[in-house]
Amino acid sequence: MELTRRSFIRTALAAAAYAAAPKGILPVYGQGEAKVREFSLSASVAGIDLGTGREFNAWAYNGQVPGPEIRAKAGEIIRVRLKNDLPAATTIHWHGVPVPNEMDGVPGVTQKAVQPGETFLYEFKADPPGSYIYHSHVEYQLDQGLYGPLIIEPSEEKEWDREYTLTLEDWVMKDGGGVAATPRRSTMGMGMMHGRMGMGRGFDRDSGPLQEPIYDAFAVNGKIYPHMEPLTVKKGEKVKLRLMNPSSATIYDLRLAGHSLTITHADGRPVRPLETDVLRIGMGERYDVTFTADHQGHWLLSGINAGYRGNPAVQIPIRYTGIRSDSPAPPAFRGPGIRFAGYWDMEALTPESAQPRGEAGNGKEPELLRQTLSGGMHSPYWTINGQVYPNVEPIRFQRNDRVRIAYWNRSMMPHPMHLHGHFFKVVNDRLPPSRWIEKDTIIVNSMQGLMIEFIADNPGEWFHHCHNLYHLMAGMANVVTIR
Ligand SMILES: [Cu+2]
Repeated sequence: MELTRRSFIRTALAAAAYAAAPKGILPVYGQGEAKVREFSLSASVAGIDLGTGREFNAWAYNGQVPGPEIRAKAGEIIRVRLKNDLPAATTIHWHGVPVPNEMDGVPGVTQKAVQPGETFLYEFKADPPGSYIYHSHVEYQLDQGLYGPLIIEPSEEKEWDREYTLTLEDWVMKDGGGVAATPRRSTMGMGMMHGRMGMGRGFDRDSGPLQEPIYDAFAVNGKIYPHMEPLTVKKGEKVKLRLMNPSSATIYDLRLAGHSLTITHADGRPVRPLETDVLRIGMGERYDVTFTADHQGHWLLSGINAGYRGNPAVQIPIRYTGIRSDSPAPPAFRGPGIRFAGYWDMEALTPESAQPRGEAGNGKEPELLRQTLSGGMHSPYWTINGQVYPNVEPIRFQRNDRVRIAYWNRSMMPHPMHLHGHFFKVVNDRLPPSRWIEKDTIIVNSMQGLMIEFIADNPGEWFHHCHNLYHLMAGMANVVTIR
């Protein structure tokens, strides 16, 4: 067999993958049928410009923010070679994709962090179709620019004419991004509160978690309005927007001027088409929406910061071809009759193939796990059941157990909770189970209780945490082990 340079590289890559891949996830090469899509991502410090002309050093994939779009068709194999050119260790997490545990990218839980100069080969099946986010799961790197969109296209014909992916980003335009000039939350006095005055950790001013930054810019696809080209649509087209929120600490209420939006997917999972005016999107959440371009003009899609009502945050213009206007019309967020889509307004539209398998639930009643979310007031830490990661009790389930998690948020902040490796159903006993939508990230509002349910069918150690990066880094995480 003649070994061309190309096939040599392929073989070398495959060998590297073999070496990098832990036991149990190698059948890919034996399958032969599935097409492999290969991507290379280099994580490095890179000068970026969000359109304002003011350059600063972010941490970026391939020198750009967001990182390049990774796109594959359902059923294909996605293979990503990560080269770490950062001055710190890193990983990549494939947010929302139920990957094999060894590919999940959580340092100290599913893999050793990739050290500076090292490479790591990630490989997983592109399944199921949907809109996802990839991002670093090390320290504060998500808020320094290490994220990008990941799209798995359905195998069926597209039912839309034009498609845009929009990542909504909160920024601190200083070297280092979100962590620049952000002080640590003091742990002074903590010991006193707990009667441990003078005892070891907890007193060092430098050991506390970072405070949530005050963001000075909000970008869409790495550009701040108005320093961006308008999206183009043609009259009569059906336009699909893949809305993704990789922001570290900002929840947006989104509205498109001049049009209503039809939600078709929540976190990549299909829902019965639901028309709305305003859509709330938390950190880590994704919504696919469509709109019909039936209102000629130049319009703004705006997202106001849901935590500070009224302040416009992300903005992007959408202009019909042939329209010359330079000033897009903004949407209104106040007024009578504005429709707001909540989780309970949506209804699952799950294909038969995605239904749980026969043995699901192990023939038992669901296991109930109570998770009380707390912190923030007099403490630099955020907690689940009073515990600060990594000092948390292990949570264990048997494979195929039916699990319910009952969240109770007794803090003053919303927490977008994310479970790795699984989709869950959002349980509402006032609604028939057929209406329970599937998600992988859900906002638990202040003083709210919420229940989710899932089949623990993906074995491994799965990170479970708040997707406010500053809450995660202040302890709001634990690990669900499925054996
Ligand atoms: Cu939180």
